Amino acid sequence: MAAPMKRRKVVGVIKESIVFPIKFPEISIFIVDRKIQRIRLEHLKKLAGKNGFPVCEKLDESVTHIVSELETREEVLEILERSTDVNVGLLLENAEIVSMRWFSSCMEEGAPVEVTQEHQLKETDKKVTSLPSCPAPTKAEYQDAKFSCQRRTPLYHHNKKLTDALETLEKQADFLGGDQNSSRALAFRKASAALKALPRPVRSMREVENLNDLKGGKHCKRLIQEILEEGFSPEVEGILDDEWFKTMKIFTGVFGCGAATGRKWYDMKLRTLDDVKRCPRVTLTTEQRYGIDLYDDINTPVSRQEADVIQQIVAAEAEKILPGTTVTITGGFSRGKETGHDVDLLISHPMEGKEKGLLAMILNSLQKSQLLEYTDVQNSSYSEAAIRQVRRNLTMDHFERCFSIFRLPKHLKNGAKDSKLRQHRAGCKDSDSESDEEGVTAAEPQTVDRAGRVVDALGDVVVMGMTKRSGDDVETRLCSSVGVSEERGAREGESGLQFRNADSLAGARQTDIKIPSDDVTTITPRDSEQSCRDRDLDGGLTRSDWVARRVDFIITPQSQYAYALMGWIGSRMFNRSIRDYANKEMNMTLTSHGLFDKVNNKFLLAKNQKEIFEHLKLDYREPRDRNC
Ligand code: 8GT
Ligand code: MN
Repeated sequence: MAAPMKRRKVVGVIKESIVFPIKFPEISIFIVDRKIQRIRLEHLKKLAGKNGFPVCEKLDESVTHIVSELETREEVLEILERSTDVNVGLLLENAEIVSMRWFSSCMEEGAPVEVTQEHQLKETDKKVTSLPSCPAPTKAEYQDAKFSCQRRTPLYHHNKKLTDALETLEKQADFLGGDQNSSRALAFRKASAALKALPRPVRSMREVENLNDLKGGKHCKRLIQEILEEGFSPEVEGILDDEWFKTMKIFTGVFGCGAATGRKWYDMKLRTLDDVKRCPRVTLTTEQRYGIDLYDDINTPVSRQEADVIQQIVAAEAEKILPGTTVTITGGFSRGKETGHDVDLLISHPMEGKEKGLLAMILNSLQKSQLLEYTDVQNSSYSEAAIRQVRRNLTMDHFERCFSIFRLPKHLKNGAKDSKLRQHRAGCKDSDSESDEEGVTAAEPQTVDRAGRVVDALGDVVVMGMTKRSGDDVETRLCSSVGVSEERGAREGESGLQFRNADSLAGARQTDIKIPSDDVTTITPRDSEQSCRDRDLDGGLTRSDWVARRVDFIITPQSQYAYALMGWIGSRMFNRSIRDYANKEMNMTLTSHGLFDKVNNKFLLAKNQKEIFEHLKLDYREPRDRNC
């Protein structure tokens, strides 16, 4: 339990003129409002008051219990540090950070319960805690730059309440669809991006009304004003509570169902997934069938740990097939997010051209291990013409890829202990495949060590699919780990290259990007018939053994790797902004495949992301600062 408080501010909960008597003056609860709707927050405070628990409206040293709905202690600390002038270190001498579970137990008991392990928030895993703690950008650094790629946009920022509200409006506009709403959605997103880059919480309209991305936005301004004055926006609360919006959220959570289909189902008077399943007028696509069947799994956020396990499994398979293959986690995880809606894996090989045919082999091998529930493979549609004439800001690129539903074995969900991975692989091994279970080879399962490095079963450091003895003095980490890209950027240009094929890279530097001539997009037949489920009958993985997670595999040739990496790191808004910048300020076309200089009529090569920024005459932005 927390030490007794030093000063006691006797606060009962006063609501609608009711003052509840305080039964437990030794306790003082502060509820962190993040992730809790205003109405619920009020309800919780009232409940505490009714039960005789003092609740503090303001965080101060009298607080003994900081209750939060957030998942990790670090998230809470981040928020506290930003939202209070009180020294958080001092505060924690008296107070404990506890989960809502503690709060509920107290309310159930009608008395304070002791804080046990189950009430404590999880510690973020090593890699994430070692993230730079995202110091607030200084005013000078912010500069209200015209393009959001020109400013630092950290994941944890000062104006979440405002940006959440703006993003609800953005989502609503996206759901509504059509050109006009799509422009509205972009305006909300731009306003939100502008606020995310501000060096401190907005306290008055004066601080925002002249921001570049807010100047014309009456709606955005009205919303911000409302929240600043009232603490919430009735419009946003209304949207969140609206049946149409709630139903659209459910429907668009179905893999393969976009806003248009969602609207169609709603207009057919369908309101639940059961309604959709039962409706004879609805013909579901294969994707949607999987999407509905596996709805709960797919809508459970993927944790960083799960993403790491999946990466390790894929990297191990890839290494067996083609040593040296690199498998990198990109997307939100590489920008520091602790959860994501999917895992984006960028796959390449140091030797240009070796990546051809790799995807099919990797998928085949995963399929044999019963790890794929659904696959939708798209061939490369890359051509020079396609990327030269690319419409500005087009998200879709032309890489060979597979959108999949991955079966993550439950016993591996909480981290890949080598023995577990080994067991899984042994259990699913092809009877005729070569066994390397005894000897440690490059294909051995890998885990991430305490320093955030990828290590194999013997503790040897593995570099993106390649094994290096830890005695060697090369310090490396998973390039998907957050906060390492600066090092990685440097390594890519220097020591990192020693792991790639020097010839192929030297070649790549001297020549322009080689463009394959085929520009055919083929979508392979959906393999529902070949679904791994069928194999369940053969005594392999059964449905209760795994959880479904969305995994995207993207294959890139090495010459396009840096561009692909930057594109897939995102965020979407960052890409939009940097592509817009390239076009308007540099007269260049930037895509996930390359950078085309329209003035000099040539593609500009880059062996790492820093070089892309240099070509664009932009200051380098770390992935963790691309969260616009
Ligand atoms: P998440 O954490 O919810 O998964 O969010 P995310 O990881 O940031 O978004 P994502 O939808 O998984 O996409 C990852 C990034 O890849 C985005 O920034 C997106 O702009 C970028 N991207 C490309 N090319 C393509 C493409 O062809 N399709 C898709 N869906 N995304 C692409 O660079
Ligand atoms: Mn993603």
